[in-house]
Amino acid sequence: MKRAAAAVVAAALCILAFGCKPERAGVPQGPKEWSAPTGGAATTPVDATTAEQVPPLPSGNVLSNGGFEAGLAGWEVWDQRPKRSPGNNVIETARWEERGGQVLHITRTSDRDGGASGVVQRPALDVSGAKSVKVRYLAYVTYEEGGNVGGGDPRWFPEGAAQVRVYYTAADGSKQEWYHGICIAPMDGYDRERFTVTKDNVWTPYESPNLMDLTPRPVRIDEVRFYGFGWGFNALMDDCFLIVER
Ligand SMILES: [Ca+2]
Repeated sequence: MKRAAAAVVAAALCILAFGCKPERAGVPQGPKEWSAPTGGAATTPVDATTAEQVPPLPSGNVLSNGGFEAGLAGWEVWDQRPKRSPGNNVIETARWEERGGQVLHITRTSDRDGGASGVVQRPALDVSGAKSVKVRYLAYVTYEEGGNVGGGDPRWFPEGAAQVRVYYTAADGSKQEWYHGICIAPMDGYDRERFTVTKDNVWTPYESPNLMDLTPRPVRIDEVRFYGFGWGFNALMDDCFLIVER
Protein backbone atom coordinates (compact mmCIF):
# COMPACT_ATOMS: atom_id res chain seq x y z
CA MET A 1 0.00 0.00 0.00
CA LYS A 2 2.98 2.26 0.48
CA ARG A 3 3.56 2.11 -3.23
CA ALA A 4 -0.04 3.10 -3.93
CA ALA A 5 0.06 5.95 -1.47
CA ALA A 6 3.32 7.21 -2.89
CA ALA A 7 1.92 7.13 -6.40
CA VAL A 8 -1.16 9.06 -5.38
CA VAL A 9 0.87 11.66 -3.56
CA ALA A 10 3.23 11.96 -6.49
CA ALA A 11 0.32 12.48 -8.87
CA ALA A 12 -1.24 15.05 -6.59
CA LEU A 13 1.98 16.98 -6.35
CA CYS A 14 2.35 16.77 -10.08
CA ILE A 15 -1.14 18.10 -10.64
CA LEU A 16 -0.67 20.90 -8.15
CA ALA A 17 2.43 22.02 -9.99
CA PHE A 18 0.43 23.27 -12.95
CA GLY A 19 1.46 21.75 -16.21
CA CYS A 20 4.35 19.79 -14.82
CA LYS A 21 6.00 17.65 -17.44
CA PRO A 22 7.65 14.56 -16.11
CA GLU A 23 10.98 14.39 -17.90
CA ARG A 24 12.26 10.86 -17.98
CA ALA A 25 15.04 9.70 -20.21
CA GLY A 26 13.87 7.38 -22.94
CA VAL A 27 10.19 7.91 -22.28
CA PRO A 28 8.39 9.27 -25.32
CA GLN A 29 6.20 12.24 -24.68
CA GLY A 30 2.60 12.28 -25.76
CA PRO A 31 1.35 14.18 -28.75
CA LYS A 32 1.75 17.92 -28.59
CA GLU A 33 -1.87 18.58 -29.28
CA TRP A 34 -5.04 16.56 -29.22
CA SER A 35 -7.46 19.18 -30.30
CA ALA A 36 -11.18 18.95 -29.83
CA PRO A 37 -12.99 17.88 -32.95
CA THR A 38 -15.14 20.43 -34.62
CA GLY A 39 -18.58 19.81 -35.92
CA GLY A 40 -17.98 19.08 -39.54
CA ALA A 41 -20.15 19.62 -42.54
CA ALA A 42 -21.19 16.53 -44.37
CA THR A 43 -18.76 15.85 -47.19
CA THR A 44 -20.73 13.08 -48.81
CA PRO A 45 -23.51 14.07 -51.19
CA VAL A 46 -26.87 13.19 -49.65
CA ASP A 47 -29.90 12.21 -51.60
CA ALA A 48 -32.38 15.06 -51.11
CA THR A 49 -35.41 12.83 -50.63
CA THR A 50 -33.66 10.71 -48.02
CA ALA A 51 -32.29 13.74 -46.21
CA GLU A 52 -35.76 15.17 -45.72
CA GLN A 53 -37.00 11.98 -44.11
CA VAL A 54 -34.14 11.51 -41.67
CA PRO A 55 -34.08 13.67 -38.53
CA PRO A 56 -30.89 15.69 -38.11
CA LEU A 57 -28.06 13.80 -36.49
CA PRO A 58 -25.44 15.82 -34.64
CA SER A 59 -21.93 15.67 -36.03
CA GLY A 60 -18.65 15.90 -34.19
CA ASN A 61 -18.39 15.22 -30.49
CA VAL A 62 -21.80 14.56 -28.98
CA LEU A 63 -20.78 14.28 -25.31
CA SER A 64 -20.93 17.42 -23.20
CA ASN A 65 -17.97 18.75 -21.26
CA GLY A 66 -15.68 16.00 -22.55
CA GLY A 67 -12.66 18.14 -21.70
CA PHE A 68 -13.83 18.64 -18.08
CA GLU A 69 -13.32 22.39 -18.30
CA ALA A 70 -16.68 22.73 -16.46
CA GLY A 71 -15.66 20.27 -13.76
CA LEU A 72 -17.96 17.25 -13.65
CA ALA A 73 -20.95 19.12 -15.12
CA GLY A 74 -22.86 16.93 -17.55
CA TRP A 75 -21.37 13.73 -16.09
CA GLU A 76 -22.86 11.26 -13.65
CA VAL A 77 -20.33 9.89 -11.15
CA TRP A 78 -19.76 6.11 -11.08
CA ASP A 79 -18.37 5.07 -7.68
CA GLN A 80 -18.48 1.28 -7.33
CA ARG A 81 -16.99 -0.38 -4.23
CA PRO A 82 -17.21 -4.07 -3.34
CA LYS A 83 -18.56 -5.08 0.06
CA ARG A 84 -15.52 -7.09 1.14
CA SER A 85 -13.02 -4.28 0.71
CA PRO A 86 -14.78 -1.01 -0.17
CA GLY A 87 -11.50 0.87 -0.18
CA ASN A 88 -11.34 4.50 -1.18
CA ASN A 89 -12.44 5.86 -4.54
CA VAL A 90 -11.90 9.39 -5.81
CA ILE A 91 -13.73 10.89 -8.79
CA GLU A 92 -12.93 14.58 -9.28
CA THR A 93 -11.36 17.04 -11.67
CA ALA A 94 -7.82 18.30 -11.31
CA ARG A 95 -5.85 21.22 -12.69
CA TRP A 96 -3.65 20.67 -15.73
CA GLU A 97 -2.98 23.90 -17.58
CA GLU A 98 -1.77 22.33 -20.81
CA ARG A 99 -4.91 20.23 -21.10
CA GLY A 100 -7.30 23.18 -21.17
CA GLY A 101 -7.14 23.75 -17.44
CA GLN A 102 -9.00 20.70 -16.10
CA VAL A 103 -8.84 16.94 -16.47
CA LEU A 104 -10.67 14.00 -14.89
CA HIS A 105 -8.85 12.45 -11.91
CA ILE A 106 -9.85 8.91 -10.88
CA THR A 107 -8.23 6.81 -8.17
CA ARG A 108 -8.90 3.76 -6.07
CA THR A 109 -7.06 2.12 -3.17
CA SER A 110 -8.22 -1.13 -1.54
CA ASP A 111 -7.17 -4.31 0.15
CA ARG A 112 -6.91 -6.17 -3.16
CA ASP A 113 -10.51 -6.03 -4.31
CA GLY A 114 -11.85 -4.63 -7.57
CA GLY A 115 -13.90 -1.44 -7.79
CA ALA A 116 -14.58 1.36 -10.22
CA SER A 117 -14.16 5.13 -10.26
CA GLY A 118 -15.50 6.91 -13.28
CA VAL A 119 -18.02 9.09 -15.05
CA VAL A 120 -21.04 8.34 -17.24
CA GLN A 121 -23.15 10.02 -19.90
CA ARG A 122 -26.32 8.59 -21.43
CA PRO A 123 -26.75 10.24 -24.83
CA ALA A 124 -29.47 7.81 -26.04
CA LEU A 125 -28.45 8.90 -29.52
CA ASP A 126 -29.97 7.42 -32.68
CA VAL A 127 -27.02 6.56 -34.90
CA SER A 128 -28.85 4.38 -37.40
CA GLY A 129 -28.00 6.82 -40.18
CA ALA A 130 -24.42 7.51 -39.09
CA LYS A 131 -21.45 6.87 -41.34
CA SER A 132 -19.06 6.66 -38.43
CA VAL A 133 -19.13 6.55 -34.63
CA LYS A 134 -15.81 6.60 -32.78
CA VAL A 135 -14.64 7.02 -29.22
CA ARG A 136 -11.60 9.14 -28.40
CA TYR A 137 -9.87 9.75 -25.12
CA LEU A 138 -6.56 10.57 -23.52
CA ALA A 139 -5.17 8.88 -20.42
CA TYR A 140 -2.28 9.51 -18.07
CA VAL A 141 -1.66 6.65 -15.65
CA THR A 142 0.68 6.72 -12.68
CA TYR A 143 -0.31 3.52 -10.88
CA GLU A 144 -2.44 0.41 -11.22
CA GLU A 145 -2.80 -2.89 -9.39
CA GLY A 146 -5.18 -5.77 -9.91
CA GLY A 147 -5.73 -9.43 -10.64
CA ASN A 148 -6.78 -9.10 -14.30
CA VAL A 149 -5.06 -5.95 -15.58
CA GLY A 150 -5.40 -5.94 -19.35
CA GLY A 151 -8.46 -8.18 -19.33
CA GLY A 152 -6.80 -11.44 -20.38
CA ASP A 153 -8.98 -13.63 -18.16
CA PRO A 154 -12.59 -13.59 -19.42
CA ARG A 155 -13.86 -14.89 -16.06
CA TRP A 156 -13.21 -11.49 -14.50
CA PHE A 157 -14.17 -7.92 -15.36
CA PRO A 158 -11.28 -6.36 -17.29
CA GLU A 159 -9.03 -4.21 -15.10
CA GLY A 160 -7.14 -1.13 -16.16
CA ALA A 161 -6.61 2.38 -14.87
CA ALA A 162 -8.33 4.18 -17.78
CA GLN A 163 -11.08 2.57 -19.82
CA VAL A 164 -14.11 3.37 -21.92
CA ARG A 165 -17.24 1.26 -22.31
CA VAL A 166 -20.00 1.99 -24.81
CA TYR A 167 -23.44 0.49 -24.25
CA TYR A 168 -25.57 0.39 -27.37
CA THR A 169 -28.70 -1.03 -28.90
CA ALA A 170 -28.05 -3.02 -32.05
CA ALA A 171 -30.03 -3.38 -35.26
CA ASP A 172 -31.42 -6.71 -34.08
CA GLY A 173 -32.75 -5.07 -30.91
CA SER A 174 -30.15 -6.62 -28.63
CA LYS A 175 -28.22 -4.72 -25.96
CA GLN A 176 -24.46 -4.75 -26.61
CA GLU A 177 -21.26 -3.41 -25.04
CA TRP A 178 -17.94 -2.41 -26.54
CA TYR A 179 -14.90 -1.43 -24.47
CA HIS A 180 -11.25 -0.45 -24.58
CA GLY A 181 -8.65 0.29 -21.94
CA ILE A 182 -5.27 1.93 -21.46
CA CYS A 183 -3.00 0.30 -18.89
CA ILE A 184 0.65 0.40 -17.81
CA ALA A 185 1.14 -2.95 -16.08
CA PRO A 186 -0.72 -5.67 -18.03
CA MET A 187 -0.67 -9.25 -16.84
CA ASP A 188 0.64 -12.09 -19.00
CA GLY A 189 -1.77 -12.92 -21.77
CA TYR A 190 -3.55 -9.59 -21.66
CA ASP A 191 -6.13 -8.74 -24.32
CA ARG A 192 -4.12 -7.05 -27.04
CA GLU A 193 -7.18 -6.17 -29.07
CA ARG A 194 -8.94 -4.38 -26.21
CA PHE A 195 -6.04 -2.81 -24.35
CA THR A 196 -3.36 -0.32 -25.25
CA VAL A 197 -0.26 -0.65 -23.08
CA THR A 198 1.64 2.54 -22.40
CA LYS A 199 4.23 3.89 -19.98
CA ASP A 200 3.41 5.64 -16.75
CA ASN A 201 3.35 9.43 -16.53
CA VAL A 202 2.70 10.18 -20.19
CA TRP A 203 -0.47 11.30 -21.93
CA THR A 204 -1.55 8.55 -24.33
CA PRO A 205 -4.28 9.12 -26.94
CA TYR A 206 -6.66 6.48 -28.21
CA GLU A 207 -9.16 6.49 -31.05
CA SER A 208 -11.45 3.53 -31.61
CA PRO A 209 -12.29 1.85 -34.87
CA ASN A 210 -15.60 2.81 -36.44
CA LEU A 211 -18.18 1.28 -34.11
CA MET A 212 -20.67 1.25 -37.00
CA ASP A 213 -18.66 -1.69 -38.38
CA LEU A 214 -19.50 -3.83 -35.36
CA THR A 215 -21.78 -6.83 -35.78
CA PRO A 216 -24.57 -6.51 -34.90
CA ARG A 217 -24.54 -2.89 -36.06
CA PRO A 218 -25.37 -0.15 -33.52
CA VAL A 219 -28.55 1.85 -34.04
CA ARG A 220 -28.55 3.76 -30.74
CA ILE A 221 -25.75 4.73 -28.36
CA ASP A 222 -27.32 4.36 -24.91
CA GLU A 223 -24.44 5.11 -22.57
CA VAL A 224 -20.72 5.86 -22.48
CA ARG A 225 -18.53 5.30 -19.39
CA PHE A 226 -14.97 6.49 -18.81
CA TYR A 227 -13.47 4.87 -15.73
CA GLY A 228 -10.74 2.91 -14.02
CA PHE A 229 -11.35 -0.55 -12.63
CA GLY A 230 -9.12 -2.71 -10.44
CA TRP A 231 -7.72 -3.17 -6.93
CA GLY A 232 -6.01 0.19 -7.11
CA PHE A 233 -5.13 2.82 -9.67
CA ASN A 234 -4.41 6.48 -10.20
CA ALA A 235 -5.17 8.04 -13.56
CA LEU A 236 -6.09 11.22 -15.36
CA MET A 237 -8.37 11.27 -18.39
CA ASP A 238 -9.22 14.10 -20.77
CA ASP A 239 -10.94 14.86 -24.07
CA CYS A 240 -13.41 12.01 -23.62
CA PHE A 241 -15.35 12.22 -26.85
CA LEU A 242 -17.90 10.29 -28.88
CA ILE A 243 -17.41 11.42 -32.45
CA VAL A 244 -20.32 10.97 -34.85
CA GLU A 245 -20.12 11.54 -38.59
CA ARG A 246 -23.23 11.36 -40.62
CA1 LIG B 1 -9.28 19.33 -20.38
